[in-house]
Amino acid sequence: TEHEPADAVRETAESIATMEIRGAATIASAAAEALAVQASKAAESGPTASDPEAFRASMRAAARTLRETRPTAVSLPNALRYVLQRMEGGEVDELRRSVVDASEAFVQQLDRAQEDLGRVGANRLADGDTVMTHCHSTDALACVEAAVEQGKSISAVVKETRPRQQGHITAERLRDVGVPVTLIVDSAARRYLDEVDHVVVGADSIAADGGVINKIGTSGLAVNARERGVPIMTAAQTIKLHPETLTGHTVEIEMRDESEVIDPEDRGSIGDIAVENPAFDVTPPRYMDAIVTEQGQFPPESIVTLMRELFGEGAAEPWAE
Ligand code: RUB
Repeated sequence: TEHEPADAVRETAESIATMEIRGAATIASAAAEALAVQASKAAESGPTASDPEAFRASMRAAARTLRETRPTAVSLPNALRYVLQRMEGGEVDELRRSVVDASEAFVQQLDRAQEDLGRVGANRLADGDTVMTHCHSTDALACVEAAVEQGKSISAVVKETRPRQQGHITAERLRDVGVPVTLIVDSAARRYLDEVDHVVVGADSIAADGGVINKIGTSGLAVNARERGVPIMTAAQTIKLHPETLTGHTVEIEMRDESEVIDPEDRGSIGDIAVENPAFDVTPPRYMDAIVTEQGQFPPESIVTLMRELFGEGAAEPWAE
């Protein structure tokens, strides 16, 4: 149709779906940037270049294409909402300008929030601490990096994070900032908790009850950390707060393909079994010590207050047809 999103939007959507672009914050900024590209393309030629309503429709279509890629990280719809809510103007050129500006402002705020959050989280880490990580979270890394910048000496035990081994990315990043890293398989986590002072994880979504939705295995790690008496924090910018949970909706957990768990070549010899591959799980608030945001740190149970402040007016879906 005339509102088909530009190739750049489809490429970004494809990269998010295949996890070439991954991690909640990175997905959010890529989506905001794709909307800016769409705005420029739509203003260039075709009916969207002359008809403001056609332009708006093409932006909503682009947002829907991006929205449909992965269901769990709320930073994605939050990013789309941020940009589309700021789309305004009577002429296509004004509309274009407003989208491009909003996209840039969003990405800048995201970077700033991560820096601020890093400083808040770093205060929970002491000189000489060893942290345990799960998956690859840029928000969690920001806390460790800020601690290192403050002159604290930090070591890390990094869980590899099956099935996609995002722990390897975390290991590289930490090594790059001079943090000594020990990489372990996920099932070794409890054994190594005795050598750890703090568990630091990220989040894809935070629910109104303080539940933390993050990479599969986070909840088991949290329960084990509590049993071992090791504090655990989640580093999550406010873009990870899930507005719909304020009205009692739950967060959809993405189920990914079985080929990530078992090599299709080995599938045949194993035969008739079920394989399931949930990408995320929910850590109940009672197993999490703190949610660290750019607006300060909170016990999970009180995050709802911040959410009411931020989403007081409710969350519309500006990409609806
Ligand atoms: C990534 C993941 C990360 C959060 C937070 O999952 O669970 O912990 O997204 O990341 P996936 P960030 O690899 O399946 O996308 O702090 O960078 O937003």
